[in-house]
Amino acid sequence: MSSSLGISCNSERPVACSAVEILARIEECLEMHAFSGQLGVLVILLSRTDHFESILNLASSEQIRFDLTRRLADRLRDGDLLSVPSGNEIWVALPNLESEAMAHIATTNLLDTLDVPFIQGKTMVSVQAWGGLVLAGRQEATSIDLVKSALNLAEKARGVGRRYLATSAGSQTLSENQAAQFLKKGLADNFLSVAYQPQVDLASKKVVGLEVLIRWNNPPHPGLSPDVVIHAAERFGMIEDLTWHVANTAMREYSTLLSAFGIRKIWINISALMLRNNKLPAKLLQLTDLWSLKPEQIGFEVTESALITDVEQSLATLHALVDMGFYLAIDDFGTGYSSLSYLSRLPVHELKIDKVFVQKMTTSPADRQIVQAVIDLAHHFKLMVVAEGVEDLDTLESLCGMKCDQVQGYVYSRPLASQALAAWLRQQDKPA
Ligand code: G
Ligand code: G
Ligand code: MN
Repeated sequence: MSSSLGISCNSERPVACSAVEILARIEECLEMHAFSGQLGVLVILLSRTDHFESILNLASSEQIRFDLTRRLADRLRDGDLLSVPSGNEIWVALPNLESEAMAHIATTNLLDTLDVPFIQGKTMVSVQAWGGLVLAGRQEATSIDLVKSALNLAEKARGVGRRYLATSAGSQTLSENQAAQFLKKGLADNFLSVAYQPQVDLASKKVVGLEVLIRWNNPPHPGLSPDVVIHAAERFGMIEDLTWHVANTAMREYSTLLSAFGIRKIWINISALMLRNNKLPAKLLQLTDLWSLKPEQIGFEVTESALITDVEQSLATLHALVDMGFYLAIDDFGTGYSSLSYLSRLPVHELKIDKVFVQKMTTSPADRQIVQAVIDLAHHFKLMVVAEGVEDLDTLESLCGMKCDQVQGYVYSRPLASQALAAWLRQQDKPA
């Protein structure tokens, strides 16, 4: 029953365990009467993975299976386990869930990672996935029972065309409302804060911008991944509340504390869903006024994929923002699938090169070429270009040579809370 996919082939640490191991772990959790959190068992059914060899050669299909498992493994928390007992099935054990809502958030998050197609050479492979989620009670069930129920639910989800189906051991169907409540409470109780990451101009070596990144500080579950929070907020209709909270906090802290350092702009991430709201520009302008800031001190980052859905409404919103004087950046540039024609239709000021290319550019000539191509493209359109995820001096030096305008990454600073950032900025201002 153990995995025969060779998925740990080119990784430093194994990403999946065997089916026997995961069943043993589930059993262990069930036996521990006083285990601290709830146990969730998720089965993901995949379409098409057994056809990989007919589209791709063996090495490429192995690589996609590896990438797929890696994507899922990257979203797991410590203590979670993943197993790939067959080509079309994935089992995940989620022990220590703080609440049922967390199980929904984890499931959505894991399924979301599979929505993005896999690229192998010139071939793009999309995988469809369905989930079955079971929350264990503390009675009767064995590990096999739980996996079987989860598998049944996943099959049912596939049959009825739902993304996933869930049930708790008491067979009461869980409501998505609980996840929404969880987020709502987080917003109301101020569990959401923001961190700032400096963007440094390569010519002057000065901090010219700050990217605003959400952070979840709920003491029982600190460090909940921002991706999870954002996906849950999008799915449960709370992305507007969350965005206002982030924008308001960032503008307040920028106007009261951070603008003293001569930083030109803060950059706020805007989810694609927000662009469908034609009241967004006016509301953002009001907020900017409230904190006595000018629109040119605020930029918004949108991903390429945000421009694919509801193109006309999204473009109208972005035009309205830019007409008001706000700045606009395309985030994660290079990973989208849209045509570049939007660059001539959109008043963009800046491209941000996705960190997947930047992180590998000193070791992979292909990634380096992509980075250079984006820099040249940006300059051709008279746009600023920022490299994200710059972690070391070698990469920094290469980017200087490649005429990149700005960099953002751990080489300068991780995202920091406002007070810590102010201390860091003071330090930078000191003469060497
Ligand atoms: O902050 P990293 O630290 O892990 O952020 C993870 C992802 O979450 C990034 O892709 C980032 O763009 C996104 N993100 C962070 N903060 C926000 C936010 O306030 N709104 C939106 N829509 N996305 C955000
Ligand atoms: O997708 P977006 O570009 O908005 O999100 C930026 C994300 O990149 C955040 O999660 C931030 O924490 C992360 N990040 C910023 N700098 C670095 C870096 O140098 N290395 C890595 N691995 N991640 C980084
Ligand atoms: Mn961003």
